[in-house]
Amino acid sequence: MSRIIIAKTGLDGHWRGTLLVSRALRDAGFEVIMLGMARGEDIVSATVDEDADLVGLNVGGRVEVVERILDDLTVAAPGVPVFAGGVVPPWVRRRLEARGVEVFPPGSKLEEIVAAARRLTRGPSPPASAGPAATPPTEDG
Ligand code: B12
Repeated sequence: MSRIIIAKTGLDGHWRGTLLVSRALRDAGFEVIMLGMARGEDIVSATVDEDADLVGLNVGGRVEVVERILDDLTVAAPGVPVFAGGVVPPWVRRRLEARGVEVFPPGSKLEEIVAAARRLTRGPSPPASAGPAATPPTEDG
């Protein structure tokens, strides 16, 4: 199962997007490790410790903080892609995209975000449209 770290990089009170995105990813079959508001070093160490396949950042506050996280991830977890969202002004979006970060501003569809997570991690596949599940869940998991 692909693992995604989700964290907020700023102190602002706009939590709702982070929660909605986390739930959509979880419902799509990803394992979501929700850090909440976190310092850069905690995001980087969680990415390494949890062997994450993708890092999702809700960008708040200064873009320089996010760029430092990207620098540190390049060293500590090379090749782990990053995608982002939140109330991001266009100039910040351009700056992050120049670093290879896909940015989903307010109004982005959750399906687009889930599709990007699938593409960036190459999994999990969407549920089959017909037929029983291969391994149906049991009472005790
Ligand atoms: C609800 C709201 C609040 C709520 C937040 C509730 C909560 N728990 O989230 C409260 C009342 C707390 C709030 C406070 C403030 N707010 Co406010 N708020 C809004 C409002 C009306 C809706 C935001 C929202 O919830 N949208 C729905 C969510 C789902 O959208 P989202 O967070 O953007 O998430 C989407 C994407 O960004 C993306 N995404 C988000 N996170 C992630 C993460 C990853 C990994 C990925 C891939 C994608 C992703 O996916 C989501 C789905 O599309 C907007 C205006 C508007 N109509 O957009 C203003 C708005 C965001 N707020 C604004 C402001 C200025 C403030 C205050 C500073 C106001 C004040 N003077 O006090 C304070 C901040 C307080 C603080 N301590 O930081 C401004 C921001 C301006 C700016 N450019 O920075 C806005 C745009 C209003 C405006 N037009 O001025 N706010």
